[in-house]
Amino acid sequence: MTAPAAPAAASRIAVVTGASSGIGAATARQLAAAGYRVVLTARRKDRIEELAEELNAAGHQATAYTLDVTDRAAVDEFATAFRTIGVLVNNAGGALGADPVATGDPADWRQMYETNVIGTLNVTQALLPALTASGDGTVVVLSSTAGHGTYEGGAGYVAAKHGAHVLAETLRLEIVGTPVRVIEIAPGMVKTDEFALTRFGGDADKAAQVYEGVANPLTADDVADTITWAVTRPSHVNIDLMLIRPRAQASNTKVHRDL
Ligand code: 8X3
Repeated sequence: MTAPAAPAAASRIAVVTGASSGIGAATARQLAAAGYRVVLTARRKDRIEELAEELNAAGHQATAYTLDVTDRAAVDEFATAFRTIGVLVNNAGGALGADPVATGDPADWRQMYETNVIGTLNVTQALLPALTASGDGTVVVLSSTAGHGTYEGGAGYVAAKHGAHVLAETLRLEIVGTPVRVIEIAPGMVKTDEFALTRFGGDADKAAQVYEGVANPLTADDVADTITWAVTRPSHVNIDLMLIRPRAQASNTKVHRDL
């Protein structure tokens, strides 16, 4: 018997959070190229509008919607625009600081929990009815290898990403039997324009040290490629979890550097 194919991507909507840069922007580009109508959300209006224009000019279908995923009222308002949605990619998030537990700033910890966990919760809760109504929905949670093991100086981010991982795993248990699958993508070292820079408060030297001597860290496109592959599998195939690292990274703490 032939496996049922995934419904055609054409005219299906894919919402991507944090689509203004890095993995989110790359994912929006690749999903658009795969035939999805992409809805780009992020706080930075100019960036997503520019990307939407670029995609539309290339013959794809894209819209920009300015959204802070931690603002529940705004997320609920956003969700009223959709009756059905095919795909939600929860990408918004990030790291703040790399301090030890003894001296880490509680404000950073709180903010990381807000963006990586509550932000994902807000958007997933608000769009779950539309994902279910589509008859074939996919929720993607971008966690991290930090959601699967710790490292010194990482606890605040590691704790938040463990939260994102638990959200994905629990949601999958709770909605089994509904037409929605939950995919967790957990990247390791990805070199993007902003991740490390944001983490170190704009300190470009510290940010550069993260990737120093690493031959080929993952790129945003590598991760977007994986996300796009996972969401375009036939509907009955649920890629529960993918951990992805560059070849030079054997674990969260074991990285080969040519120095
Ligand atoms: C990014 C991976 O190693 O910086 O999510 O925590 S790491």
